[in-house]
Amino acid sequence: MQLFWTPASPFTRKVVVAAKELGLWENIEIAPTTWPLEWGYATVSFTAGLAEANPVARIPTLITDDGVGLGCSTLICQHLNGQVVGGEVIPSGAAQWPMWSLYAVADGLLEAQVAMRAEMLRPAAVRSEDYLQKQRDRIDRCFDHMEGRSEELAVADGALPNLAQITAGIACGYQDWREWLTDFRPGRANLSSWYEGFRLRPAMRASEPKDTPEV
Ligand SMILES: N[C@@H](CCC(=O)N[C@@H](CS)C(=O)NCC(=O)O)C(=O)O
Repeated sequence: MQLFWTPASPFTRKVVVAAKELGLWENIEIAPTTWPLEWGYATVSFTAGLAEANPVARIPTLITDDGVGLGCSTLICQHLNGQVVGGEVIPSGAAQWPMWSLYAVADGLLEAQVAMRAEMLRPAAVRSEDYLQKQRDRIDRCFDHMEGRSEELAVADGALPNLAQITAGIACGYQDWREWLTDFRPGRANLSSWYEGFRLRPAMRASEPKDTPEV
């Protein structure tokens, strides 16, 4: 498998954490991507092979061992989970639906964070404060929701974290990393104390975000 990757992308981090938790990381060849800062609002030159594997030209994109291009972190995690007998990152049966429900909130939070990042890359004179505030409001609602469901964030003894828990942890980590995002902790004691433990998992520590190379 080949993964188009950068250390800054929270969607890519989701795949990295899931692969490490499932014990599949060594089976993945990393294809580092570079992104001129204009990526937020303009078409840029893509890293060789990315747009061919996935015309949406976003990361993460995985080329499977069968040569299939998967250009979406959720699909990639499903593909990885399916390679492990009894893969636990995505539960089966009825238990999957509460997980997917919480996952969609955490993933929507990531989308809002990345939308803000793209807007922040625009020249200040044309940046829309209304658009940024809309994303901040969505981020606040999603963190509040996660606070209310913090019992579901606890990783069961001896189990792997599920994809909702992984995505929630990455959303907290991205919020801490970008200086223009506010602290998610005030008023959210349960989420805060959960994250203090979750962020120490080896897969989370090994994938802490760093700036993407521009060239
Ligand atoms: N829903 C997609 C979102 C992927 C995404 O937005 N990736 C960002 C990086 S975090 C990207 O590649 N942006 C480049 C662009 O939009 O041109 C997923 O889950 O994989």
